[in-house]
Amino acid sequence: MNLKIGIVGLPNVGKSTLFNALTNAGALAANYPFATIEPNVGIVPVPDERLDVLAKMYDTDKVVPATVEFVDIAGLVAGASKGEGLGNKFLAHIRECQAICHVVRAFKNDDIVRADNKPEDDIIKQAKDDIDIINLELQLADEETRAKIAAKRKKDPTDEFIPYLTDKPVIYMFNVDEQGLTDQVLQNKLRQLISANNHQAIFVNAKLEEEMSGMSREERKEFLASYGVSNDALGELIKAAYATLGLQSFLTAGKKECRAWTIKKGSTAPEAAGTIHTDFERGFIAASVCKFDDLARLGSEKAVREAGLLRTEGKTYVMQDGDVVEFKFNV
Ligand SMILES: Nc1nc2c(ncn2[C@@H]2O[C@H](COP(=O)(O)OP(=O)(O)OP(=O)(O)O)[C@@H](O)[C@H]2O)c(=O)[nH]1
Ligand SMILES: [Mg+2]
Repeated sequence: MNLKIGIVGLPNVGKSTLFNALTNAGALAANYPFATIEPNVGIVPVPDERLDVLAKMYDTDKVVPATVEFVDIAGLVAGASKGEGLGNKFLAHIRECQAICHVVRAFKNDDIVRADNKPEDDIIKQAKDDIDIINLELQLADEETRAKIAAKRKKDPTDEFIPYLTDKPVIYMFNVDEQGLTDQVLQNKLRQLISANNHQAIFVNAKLEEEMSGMSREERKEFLASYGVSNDALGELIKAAYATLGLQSFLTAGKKECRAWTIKKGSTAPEAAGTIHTDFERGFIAASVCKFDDLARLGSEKAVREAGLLRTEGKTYVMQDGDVVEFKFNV
């Protein structure tokens, strides 16, 4: 199961800067609109401190986190559906994503030109207008798709699944400056711009995140603390995507490998086994399960077993977030 998130927004709002911070991939971020032409794709590990605990406990050779794929595309402008700017053909890369990360400029810096060439004067009003432009372009792109499909259906009326852009959950990333990171008044006003749709808002300073991209988790914490920030925006983005898509992780642990796997909430034990290997699902016999918290608290699998907290579960067991599992199967 691979979670894929597409990054959209106007040109020069900091999409590639954020993408770089996320993927450390060094995609071109530059101070001119349309710096990105071809889409950049990057794989990002899902931060999961539980894996570190397990790796230590099992003296593991290899740690494999769950991953999220990010797609960074060219900026959209008003009229993109009619070919303005670079047009809207890059949205095709977003169609196969499960969620959208909509980056909105909310920082003041006259050196970084806005897509409409207007000076930065009213951050809230301009953010609202910018959001409306992008959402309208997403709608228009969907209408184009709808029309294309209607035309095709006349010849071939198969009922295919159409991944409309406007059906996807959106996580708004407001790219704020240093002061904006701790400015609750500004953040509440920005949050209100999107509250009508019940979407999630995250506040990030893409530039700072990029500066932090080579740092360890501890160094990041310290660096952010020096700006009065305690939350990890990139981690929040991934968590928000997991939550809106109803995803969770289960863990496998051993000397050879400790690993996190992504599954849908409500998945049964055989379905979870199937994410590891289809043979595991087909030949599923039972799952030996304990809670990560019990394992971390008691310190070893042996102690968990002795405390009676290692369970054997069958085919109908519904997996819980943080289950540490070993599957028994027969092929
Ligand atoms: N001051 C400030 N500048 C930023 C911030 N984020 C990005 N920038 C700068 O804004 C410029 C544009 O950033 P990009 O990340 O290339 O923007 P983009 O949204 O990918 O733009 P296109 O690819 O052209 O659509 C770069 O010079 C960045 O360094 C920020 O949070 N604060
Ligand atoms: Mg870019």
